[in-house]
Amino acid sequence: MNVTFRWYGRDNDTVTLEQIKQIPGVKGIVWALHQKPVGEVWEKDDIQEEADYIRSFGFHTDVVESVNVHESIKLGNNDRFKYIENYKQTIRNLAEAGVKVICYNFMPIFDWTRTDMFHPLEDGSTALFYEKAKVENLDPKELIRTVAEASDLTLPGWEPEKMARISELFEEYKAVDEEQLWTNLGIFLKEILPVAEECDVQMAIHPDDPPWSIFGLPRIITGPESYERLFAISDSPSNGITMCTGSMGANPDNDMVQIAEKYASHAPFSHIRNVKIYENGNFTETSHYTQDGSIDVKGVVEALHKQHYGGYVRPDHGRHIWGEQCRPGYGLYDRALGVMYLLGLWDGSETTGKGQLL
Ligand code: DNO
Repeated sequence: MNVTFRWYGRDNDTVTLEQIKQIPGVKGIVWALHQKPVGEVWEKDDIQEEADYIRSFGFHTDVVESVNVHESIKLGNNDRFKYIENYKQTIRNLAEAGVKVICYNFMPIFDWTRTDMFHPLEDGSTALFYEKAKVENLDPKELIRTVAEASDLTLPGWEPEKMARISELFEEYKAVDEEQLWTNLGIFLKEILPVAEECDVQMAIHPDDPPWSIFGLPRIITGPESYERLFAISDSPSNGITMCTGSMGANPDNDMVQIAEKYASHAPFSHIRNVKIYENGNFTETSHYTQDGSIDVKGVVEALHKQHYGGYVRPDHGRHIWGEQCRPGYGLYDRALGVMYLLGLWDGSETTGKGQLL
């Protein structure tokens, strides 16, 4: 496992690379050109400049999260091929700068969705929270307001340009059901995978978060059946997944240990975090610690270890602890604790695996 840490850039994050450098075991930074409007080509110079800066701290820049997919591609609009060509060029440019894995998702309009970014936990910290009934009865515009008010920084997947077109987008998505979305994903993948393969880049689709339909919009990367269908589209080695325990695992039917056992070889990249799921379908994010939530994080890391997992792993969202003011879910402290927990589980497995005494 190659431990990484997500960082939003010099002007866009409360955390610095100097700080990340002091977390033991972190080898690489998961990055992106967050200021680029979705659909535009990421130019070589911009990529190089950011990669050089990150590398100057001794980190690798192998993983980009995310190159977002333009809504026209997901909708299957006529202008999609222009955006697909741009996407291919971005893959080529990133590959030239040494990038090996590109994370993306295929969620209509909304990326990850929560109803409260600072939900109080019993220990006095706060964390991201999803209230199912609220989403079922909410006007999407209200949700956009909640997200916008949660941070002065633009949150990934919630770009203001897209949010401004929300009514129009909802109208357009009326014509897109799950089947149509699969078709549109297939067309996208058939176009880009040969380029990715040629460039030795692995594409890693992120599951829908949460893994069910919201606001009547289709969502298709929701569980193991989705993976079977994804791999049936193409058996290219570039057709990979981002295994995300907290996203896919928010549906208790998805057994993340089994998923890690079965799909780790298709996952060049993994996000590991915990969520506590309530009977009514609500969930709150928690610390990474297995006992704090509903996901068997220990089992997942052990499953990865058993397979000698060499993929990139990052701790995912953390709580907001010790008074830290940060991007929702992306503070320094709790994610750093997450790294230490994941490394502890990994090293613990090593010792047990080899039957050594300390
Ligand atoms: C939120 C993240 C998502 C994720 C994208 C992947 O914090 O988990 O924004 O990066 O969905 O494409």
